[in-house]
Amino acid sequence: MVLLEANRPTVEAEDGTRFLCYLRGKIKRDQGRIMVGDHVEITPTDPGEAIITKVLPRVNSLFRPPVANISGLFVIFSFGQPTGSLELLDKRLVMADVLDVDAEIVVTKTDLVKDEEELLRFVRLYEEIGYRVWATSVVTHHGLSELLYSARHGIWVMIGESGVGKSSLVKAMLPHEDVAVQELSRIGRGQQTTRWVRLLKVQDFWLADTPGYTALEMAVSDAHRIRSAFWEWDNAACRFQDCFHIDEPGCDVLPKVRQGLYDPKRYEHYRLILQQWVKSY
Ligand SMILES: Nc1nc2c(ncn2[C@@H]2O[C@H](COP(=O)(O)OP(=O)(O)OP(=O)(O)O)[C@@H](O)[C@H]2O)c(=O)[nH]1
Ligand SMILES: [Mg+2]
Ligand SMILES: [Zn+2]
Repeated sequence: MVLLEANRPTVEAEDGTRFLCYLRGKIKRDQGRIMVGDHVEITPTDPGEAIITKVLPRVNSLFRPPVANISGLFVIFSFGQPTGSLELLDKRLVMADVLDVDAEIVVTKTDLVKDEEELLRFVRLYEEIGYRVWATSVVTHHGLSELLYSARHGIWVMIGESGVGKSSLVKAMLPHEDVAVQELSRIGRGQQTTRWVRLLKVQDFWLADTPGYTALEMAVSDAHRIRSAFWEWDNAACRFQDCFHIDEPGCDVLPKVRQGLYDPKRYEHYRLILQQWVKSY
C-alpha cells in the first residue's frame, strides 16, 4: 500500500517492509497519479527500493486531498484561530455521505473556546443528527485518548482547512512520529504546512494527515444523494414522499426550519450544495 506520495512514493509491503519507489513510465501515462492508500504491485530493485508496476482498482477516492480506498473522514473543525466554517463542515459531511464512507467530527483547540455553551450546542446538534463528535485539545490533551482508542478500521482521512490542527493532532496522538506543525505566526497566511498526504498506523486503523484544502467542488448527478445526506430529515412527514423541502405543498421540513426546530444553517447549506454541486439543478 502507498503510504506517502511525495516525489517518490513510499510503499509498505504486507510484511511491513518499506520501499522507496519509482513509477513505471506506462503507469504514469495510463493511470495518472498514484494516490496514498492505493494498493500496488512492485518489483524490488535495490535494497529498500522498488518500481511500481501496477496500481490495483480503487474502491473509492478523494481528489482533494488525494487519497484512495478510504473508510472514513475525520472532519476537523476548529473553534478558534482560525475559526472553522460551518458551510465547509457540512459540505465535507455531505461529501462523505456521497462517497459512502463514514464521517466523524473532531473539534480541535477546545482550550481556546470562550463560550462553552456554544461548543455544547454544536456538539449536541451534530450528535442528534447521528454523528460521532470528539472535542479535543492538544494543549490540555482533552479527548485525545478517546479519539485514539475508539474502534475503527481501514484508512481514515483528516480533512479541514490549513491551520485547524490536523498535524498537531497526529503529533499529540503519535508522539514518536516526526510531524511538522505550523508556527502560530503563519496561521491565516494561506500556506499549508503539510504538503503531502501521509499515512500513519494508529491502533487498528490508518490515519492520513493531509494538506488543508478549502476548495470542495463535487459533481453530483442525482439531487437525491444530497437530500439523503441530511439525515435529520429522514423521518419528516412531508405530504409528498419525494419532497425536496423547497417550496412543495405540505412540506414538513421548511416550517420546522422557520420555527428553529431544524437547524437553519444546515438548511441553508443544503440549498447551497444543491445549487453548487448538482449541475441539472
Ligand atoms: N491552543 C491550541 N492551539 C492548537 C491546538 N492544535 C493546534 N494548535 C495550533 O494550530 C496551529 C496549526 O496547527 P497544524 O497542526 O499545523 O495545522 P494543520 O491543520 O496541520 O495545517 P496544514 O498542514 O497547513 O493543513 C499550530 O500553531 C498549533 O500549535 C490546540 O488544541 N490548542
Ligand atoms: Mg498539517
Ligand atoms: Zn419536505
